[in-house]
Amino acid sequence: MAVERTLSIIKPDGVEKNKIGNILARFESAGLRIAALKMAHLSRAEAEGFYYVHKARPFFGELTEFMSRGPVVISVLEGADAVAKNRELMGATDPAKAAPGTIRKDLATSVGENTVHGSDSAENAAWEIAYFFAGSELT
Ligand code: DAT
Ligand code: MG
Repeated sequence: MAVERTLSIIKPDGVEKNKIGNILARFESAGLRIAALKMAHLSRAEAEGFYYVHKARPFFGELTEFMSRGPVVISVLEGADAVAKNRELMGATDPAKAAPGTIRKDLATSVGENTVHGSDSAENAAWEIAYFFAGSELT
């Protein structure tokens, strides 16, 4: 198993519902170490830059408006197979299709407001981590 890093975001709906501790505890309980952590309120432009791969999708406007609606919690999770492990903890993109016990099944309300982001590959994780964190912020 490869020790990896992945980027997690607790989206504005998760922060609004006071679920920061609940979600971070799931990561730690699953053996993922929090290697970097910060809270931020993204501008629309920062949200658009982060999700630029989805810019042609019909939901891009809705997604970036939502992501800049309020504060988010951005973290770097580290551990064996961290990318896949985090995706497993998150559950499917659509909360209605997410497995029982996952973050999205337990806490999210819709595909548009699905509470958490997680990198989908180690390569994308490296790009996403660099988007939000300076090297000196990674422990
Ligand atoms: P994931 O967040 O599971 O990696 P994704 O990368 O396909 O999913 O999409 C990024 C985000 O875009 C997703 O978390 C929520 C939003 N999104 C995806 N599909 C959507 C849809 N059909 N309607 C509204 N928002 C959508
Ligand atoms: Mg994705």
